Amino acid sequence: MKKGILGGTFNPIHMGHINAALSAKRQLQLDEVIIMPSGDPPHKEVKGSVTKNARFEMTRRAVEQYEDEGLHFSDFEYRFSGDTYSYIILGEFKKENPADELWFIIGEDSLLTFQHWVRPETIAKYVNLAVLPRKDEKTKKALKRTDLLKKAKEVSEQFNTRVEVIDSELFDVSSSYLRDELSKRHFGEDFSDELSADIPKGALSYIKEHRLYEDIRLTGPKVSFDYEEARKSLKNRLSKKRYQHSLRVSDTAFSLALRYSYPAYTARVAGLLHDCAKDIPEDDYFSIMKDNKLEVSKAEKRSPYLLHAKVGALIAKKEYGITDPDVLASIRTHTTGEPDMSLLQKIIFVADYIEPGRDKAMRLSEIREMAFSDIDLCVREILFDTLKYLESTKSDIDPATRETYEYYRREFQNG
Ligand code: DGI
Ligand code: FE
Ligand code: FE
Repeated sequence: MKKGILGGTFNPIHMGHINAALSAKRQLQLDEVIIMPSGDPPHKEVKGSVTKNARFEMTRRAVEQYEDEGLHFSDFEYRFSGDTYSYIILGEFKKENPADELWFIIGEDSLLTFQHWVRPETIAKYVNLAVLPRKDEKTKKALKRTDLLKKAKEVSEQFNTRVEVIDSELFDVSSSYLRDELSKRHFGEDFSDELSADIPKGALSYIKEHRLYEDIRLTGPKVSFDYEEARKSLKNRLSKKRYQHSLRVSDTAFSLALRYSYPAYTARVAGLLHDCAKDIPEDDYFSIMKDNKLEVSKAEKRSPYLLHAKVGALIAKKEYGITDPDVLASIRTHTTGEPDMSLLQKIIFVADYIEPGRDKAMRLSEIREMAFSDIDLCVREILFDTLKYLESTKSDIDPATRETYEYYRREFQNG
């Protein structure tokens, strides 16, 4: 088989990578191109606050869509720990694929510096090189095609391997431009339309869900928010028990956010505030709902404490200056949930249930484990147990709780 290998940090992966892989495949008549995200490369820092796991997952989801066109995702390099120099990775890959003709896809810039890579002669033993020209309008540095072909020939002769220049130009988009664009977008703003031409669908939805690339300094609420100040204010407005519960939910949300690559500070704030309306008189719930022209449902009339979630979101906005719609939604839905929740909504829903001070619910240790292994299944199971509990106590069940359970049962059937 003839296989192409396209490595990179894919931070983030974009249509330039996909087009490069498809062009190389077409021109060199490769059977497939393997997209292989790197671990953390030794010679260059990975920019942005995105973890190796997140780069891996986002790339996997992006490539999924191009399976039929012969692009395949591989965790081959990712699995290596320690030094991941190309000569080592390609050597190991060749060992596992001894009969294959391998083409290593590199950019024009990499061809120019190929001599200075670590052990280029070793690399050349394992693979041929497929070179993607730089787009020349933007950079004066791009070589003229004749010069590039000359350079390719030079490298080919020096290292005794085939070097082919790909006809199509690199798609005019760069990861650093996209990181920049993504870092300007915050707080659940929908950017899918603007960037959908540049970023493959699977990757874009993953970026959105996990709010990757948000400026780390701004991942809290937009209006300057002082965690310590809010903590003190909650200490005054909540009972001691409720206040301590809020701190534990905050910490638990923080841990879950780290686990699922969500901006951790944002989750910490949402956790802190989620029950901010808990200890106000029920009459106030109704008047606050009315002031905000919000309808009180039948279930809420019968069990007014349910309203602490919706009213909590209103108070978080008005009194604590929270503008982040994702934070507000996570407070609003923390008691009943809602179908198709955002990652933060799920984090808060789960954190509230599993925080270390809880000890009454059944199956807690199982549910705690699930929280860190599969958050969707965990949401489903929490709802299952909650409904069972509510039925056993003959409580009035909010249709939202049932709808949420039905949604997660339907969508997440395995496990
Ligand atoms: O505010 P917390 O006690 O920290 O936690 P929470 O806001 O999740 O509220 C938990 C309670 O809410 C728990 O006893 C179950 C109850 N609950 C959840 N869904 C429903 C519900 N109660 C009623 N009546 N109906 C529901 O649909
Ligand atoms: Fe609550
Ligand atoms: Fe709570």
